Amino acid sequence: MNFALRISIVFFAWGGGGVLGGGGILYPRESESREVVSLDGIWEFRADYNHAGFKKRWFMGPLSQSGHTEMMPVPSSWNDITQSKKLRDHVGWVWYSTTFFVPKRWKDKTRTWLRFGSANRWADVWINGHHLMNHSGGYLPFEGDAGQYLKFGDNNVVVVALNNTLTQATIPQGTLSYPNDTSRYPSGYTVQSYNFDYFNYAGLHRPVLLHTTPKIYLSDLSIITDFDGHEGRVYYTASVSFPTEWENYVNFAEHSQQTNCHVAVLDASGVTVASRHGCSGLLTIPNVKLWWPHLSQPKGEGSGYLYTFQTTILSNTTLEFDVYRLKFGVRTAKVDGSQFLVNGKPFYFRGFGRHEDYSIRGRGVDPVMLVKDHNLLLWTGANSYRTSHYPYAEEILDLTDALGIVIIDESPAIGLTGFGPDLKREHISVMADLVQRDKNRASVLMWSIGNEPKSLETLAPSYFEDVIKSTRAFDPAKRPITIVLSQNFSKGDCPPSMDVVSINRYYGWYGDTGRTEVISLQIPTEVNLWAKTCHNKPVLITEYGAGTVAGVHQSPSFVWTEDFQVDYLRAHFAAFDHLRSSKAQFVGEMIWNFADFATPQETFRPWGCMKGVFTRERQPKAAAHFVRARYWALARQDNLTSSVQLPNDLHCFY
Ligand code: GCB
Repeated sequence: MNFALRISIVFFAWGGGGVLGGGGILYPRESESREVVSLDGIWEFRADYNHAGFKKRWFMGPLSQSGHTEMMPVPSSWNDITQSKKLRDHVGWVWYSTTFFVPKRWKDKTRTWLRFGSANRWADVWINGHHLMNHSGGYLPFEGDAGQYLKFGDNNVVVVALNNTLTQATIPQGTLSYPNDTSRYPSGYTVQSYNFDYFNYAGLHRPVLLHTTPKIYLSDLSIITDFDGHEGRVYYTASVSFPTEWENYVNFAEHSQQTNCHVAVLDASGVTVASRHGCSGLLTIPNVKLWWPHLSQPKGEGSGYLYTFQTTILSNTTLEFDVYRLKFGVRTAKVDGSQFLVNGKPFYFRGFGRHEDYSIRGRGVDPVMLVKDHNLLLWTGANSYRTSHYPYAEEILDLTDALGIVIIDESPAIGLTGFGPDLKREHISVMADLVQRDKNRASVLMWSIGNEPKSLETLAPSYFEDVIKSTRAFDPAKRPITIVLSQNFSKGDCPPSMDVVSINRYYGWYGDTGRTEVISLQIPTEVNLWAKTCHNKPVLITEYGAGTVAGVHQSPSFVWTEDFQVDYLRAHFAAFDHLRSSKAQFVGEMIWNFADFATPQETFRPWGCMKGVFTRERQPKAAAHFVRARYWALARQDNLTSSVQLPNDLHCFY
């Protein structure tokens, strides 16, 4: 295990006004030393159609003081909440504000952080009229130490200005055009276009939390797990931060050396199974219970078993500064030759591509939809999905960790083109933040650098080599890395550092439309070519699917009908079975898509992307039942310990 043991006492130099989105962005969890208050609810909102907000200093107070406001739920996208078409399609600035109370007891003993789970896509944040931070991104968390601007024991105002504009320098990329023919377009008309086919929802999509840490606190934690026989191994590094003021103390070094960590591993029932002192090192767990993917567990065991890693920051006189608890699973994930191994056993991905997409809420995280979606995933017998095409909410990964659903964690880099140095810098920085956020996640078993780049452009290969190498360096656990490719087969297309070849293919849909008979030939031909060129690396089909309008039938089947979707899947299943029996390096099938989702307005879709096996309301199309029968059958075939109990209503199929 190549893991640098280091004493991790670190110094953060941002007092107030700093923004933390890279190093150290632990999810806020309550403990003896930490409090978390949600600012979610109905905020004030105004679209800034005339670019007036900065000039008129809307950031100085609640928006209701500077004009008319709308009610806006947080978390949610703003696009589908009102009856205004202009707002739904707005490109540019929007403003949010809310007021919140901060208890007096937080004043001197703690740091008070304001944290956004995500804000799509550029955000400026003010507290009580003071600029606290800005952030570029859209799918990852950021936070700032708000202490110096807060009024303790009083009401406070937070104002956020968001801008959803995409350019060639943003990830994902977009293009702005300004048609200047005033006989055909109103003057000042702006058109945003982008090279991806999901609706570019924007807003405060994830929880906004106010949380406290002590002044001396755990700012980061990295855990790597392994096992040998029945013994689990947990290699860890904890980083401790000290108050900025201490920097000038003569005896700072002495003080910091007197700070220590106590770490303990608790099993699922809360019993301590390992513990030690030290801010980095190794803990061993006797009779370890491994984290298994859903339906891969040995007989008598469950999937998704989670331990708790409890870190306590102490002074040497045993005064307790901070306590933080993190759930984690003991498991390994690696590519060995042409196989993808989880806990040393070959793993076959049975899954979906998904979207964070729901009616009305857009991309806003919503516990109702989360639980429904994951219940449906379990119902289908799937064991995995890809967070296509951006990192999903942390609340979602809490579920996948606990359920044993394997995640391919994708960056927002979709359809990239150009591959210049600025874009590469931005891409590497997004990968750093993504790995930083998800590095301890049991369910995250592979990183996807991006989806469907223009990989045949001259600069693409060296660009991707650099992004892959950086990502590997960021991840202490060295998870496998993939890029999801769509361009035609070419020798240049296989970046040598990529661990798994992921391909999106739509035979019988975008090519040879309706001709399901070509699929059994075209899929194996394609997979074999990639496997050969990519030195027998594992090959995974990350997308294949057919647009299907729920309730529309025709026999013999015809495109867009439920009957066609079933026929299309049937042809693929036959091709996959052929590959599974003849090619060890074929490691999985993921249907596009789990559910129908919103897209920009397009003439080639009746409404949105309708390739879901569930409708957008999460009702099954005929294909959902068909997929379910297959996925449970595969689960039984692939789990040789016969621990897979078929659901009662599936028995008639076998
Ligand atoms: C793809 C993309 C996905 C689209 C899909 C489609 O290759 O990766 O984002 O939604 O095709 O339906 O066209």
